[in-house]
Amino acid sequence: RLLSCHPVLTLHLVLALIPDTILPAVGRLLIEFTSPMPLERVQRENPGVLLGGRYTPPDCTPAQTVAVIIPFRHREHHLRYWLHYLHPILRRQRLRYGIYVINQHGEDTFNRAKLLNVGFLEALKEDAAYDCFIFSDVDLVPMDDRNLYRCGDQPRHFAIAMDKFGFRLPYAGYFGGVSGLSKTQFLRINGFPNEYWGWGGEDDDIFNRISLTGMKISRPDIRIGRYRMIKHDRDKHNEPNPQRFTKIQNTKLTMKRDGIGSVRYQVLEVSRQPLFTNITVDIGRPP
Ligand code: UD2
Ligand code: MN
Repeated sequence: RLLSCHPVLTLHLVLALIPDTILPAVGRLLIEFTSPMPLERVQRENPGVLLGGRYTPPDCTPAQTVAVIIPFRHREHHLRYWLHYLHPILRRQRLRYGIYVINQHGEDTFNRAKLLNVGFLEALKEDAAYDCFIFSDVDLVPMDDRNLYRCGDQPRHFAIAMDKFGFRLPYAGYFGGVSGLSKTQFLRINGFPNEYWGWGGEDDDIFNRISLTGMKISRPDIRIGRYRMIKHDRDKHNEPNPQRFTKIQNTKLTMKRDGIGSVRYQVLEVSRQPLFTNITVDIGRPP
């Protein structure tokens, strides 16, 4: 426990000391979504993960405590793949972490960014030690475990090379998929917008908030920030938001009043599952 969890140090030590044959997978991973993933299997394969999806490395002291926040509704089969792939990766990365699935109650229009705001506040209520927040779509799995799920001195964009975009960044200001901000960085931008109902635009608004506060996005190497997205159709009640193009022109005006400081919601249930904490929340509906 005296050793701090420096990834580079640990990886190199491991590489130097352990023969290749028993080395845990490090680097490129084989990711596929063919047969459905039973939760019992994921549970069996991750005995070190504690109730609520909490984990602490047994042999070193991590510098950060990471809350992973997943916006969610009706994607149970995606969540099972996500848990199956991500728990072992996060354990190998020597993280102290917790997994929070923020489940939008009801069938009104989906609101990804508002759910992420709820996740930030509710994770902190669970454990005030969280100082790094990773926001991940439920359908995105990294293809390389050197893509470290931690925070740095600038907001981090992890999902930069997705299969669905031909393993390239679709545009320079893209910040969707998986991103990470320290508590301080998140509060500096007043969190995320609450007023993007339906699909699209909220990630660009977050990018604008970061630029407008003088921060810069940090990204992994393009060969490492690779992701697979589980193929899916557009969900019901998450139609493209027609207001998104005008809204992202106005971030400078809206970010002061719309954000973590103004989010209103009602928690309906907190349930600690073996591999994650589920928080079901009523976030209202578009005006
Ligand atoms: C893109 C971005 C995503 C976000 C979105 C626009 C990628 C890989 N991701 O996702 O970050 O900016 O566009 O809003 O480009 N969800 C549910 N249930 C629903 C609807 C959404 O759980 O009914 C969650 C789930 O975590 C999902 C995420 O919201 O992964 C984004 O929705 P999507 O996967 O339908 O949108 P997509 O793939 O175009
Ligand atoms: Mn998706």
